[in-house]
Amino acid sequence: MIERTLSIIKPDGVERHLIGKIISKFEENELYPVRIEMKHLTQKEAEGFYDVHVGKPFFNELVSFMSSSPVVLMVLEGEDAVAKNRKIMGATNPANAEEGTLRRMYAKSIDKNTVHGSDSLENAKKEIAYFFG
Ligand code: IDP
Ligand code: MG
Repeated sequence: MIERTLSIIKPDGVERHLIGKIISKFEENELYPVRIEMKHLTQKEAEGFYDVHVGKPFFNELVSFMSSSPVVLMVLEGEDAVAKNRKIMGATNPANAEEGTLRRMYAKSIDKNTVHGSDSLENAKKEIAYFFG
């Protein structure tokens, strides 16, 4: 099924000039951006986006990192976009991410792990609506 999912290139990816490489990887895998916006999130926007993680030990650090400098917000479209994007990203902790995944290639740590991707079709719809209306 053709789906849409939300992808974010996190501050560490933007700062290290990886936008082009990351988008190329998606395009090579037939995930195509249909919306793109570069944005410096406010603390409130980051908190709202990650509200499922409120109360977790890493929440404050996550919100402060995600609002520390600009990110790239993207809607990706393609066959099985949600699962495919998660596969291309690799595991949350880059130490556990498979060879060839974005996090294995680029992420330095579990907290600065370069990309976000929606984890279900339901959350993809919510996350796309959150940023793109
Ligand atoms: P995901 O990004 O692979 O979906 P989630 O469990 O949804 O992973 O966590 C959201 C984000 O929170 C992660 O991408 C990572 O940046 C951060 N995070 C998750 N677990 C930890 C942790 O144990 N320590 C520090 N940061 C974490
Ligand atoms: Mg998640």
